[in-house]
Amino acid sequence: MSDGIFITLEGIEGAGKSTNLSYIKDFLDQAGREAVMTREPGGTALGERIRALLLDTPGIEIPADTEVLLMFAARAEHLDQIVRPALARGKIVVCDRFTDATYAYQGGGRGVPYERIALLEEWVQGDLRPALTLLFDVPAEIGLQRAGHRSAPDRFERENHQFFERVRQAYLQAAAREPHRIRVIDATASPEQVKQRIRSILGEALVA
Ligand code: Z5A
Repeated sequence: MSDGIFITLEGIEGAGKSTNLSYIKDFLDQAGREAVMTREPGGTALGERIRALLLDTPGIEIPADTEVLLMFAARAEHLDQIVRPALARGKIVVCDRFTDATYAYQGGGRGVPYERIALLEEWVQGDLRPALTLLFDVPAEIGLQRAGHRSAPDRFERENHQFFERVRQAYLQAAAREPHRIRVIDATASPEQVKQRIRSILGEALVA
């Protein structure tokens, strides 16, 4: 059997996932573990095309149910081509966003019933779930302020403060339900303090 570990990164817009990706990769390299870094939606050629549709389709509305289905279409492809094969080879897979994002954004943010998302989760993933999820937590106000320095907001980035606060609360509720898997990182702390917390959580996961 494989000893691969599936790790996911979550958080609202501007919480600091991308900032810490290369740090996580370096940490795992130094621990002698080969890591595959990937993201959702995306990670495959088709997945990246679906991502482009989801992030920007000027002049076209994407209904919430369609959004969920597109997320899982990209996910099915990504699991099949990247995640499952890498785990089977004993790699650590670090994925920037996964199904917790669907529950938080499409469920918490857009109001799609969780039961519908759970049906697709079961279909597409079977019993595959992340072993560990790092939830970078910041209030919406701070996340949006940080992300606001960038140009040309995408479909999600154009959502308002209330939307991101609903998404954040959905993430925090998920963490309260699954505290062993979803580890909350106070991402309002300094970059060095955030890294220190990442080191401590990953260190524990590698010896577990
Ligand atoms: N989505 C979905 O709806 N449903 C799903 O199932 C999935 C995804 C899988 C794209 O995701 C969109 O897909 C996402 C939800 C949706 N849209 N949103 N929002 P993405 O992960 O590719 O895009 P993102 O959320 O927009 O990522 P991001 O904005 O890049 O966020 P981030 O990676 O967490 O932030 P960052 O770029 O690392 O940091 C932002 C700024 O803050 C940057 O200038 C940093 O230098 C600064 N920063 C970071 N950490 C700190 C600290 N500790 N102190 C001070 N400043 C900091």
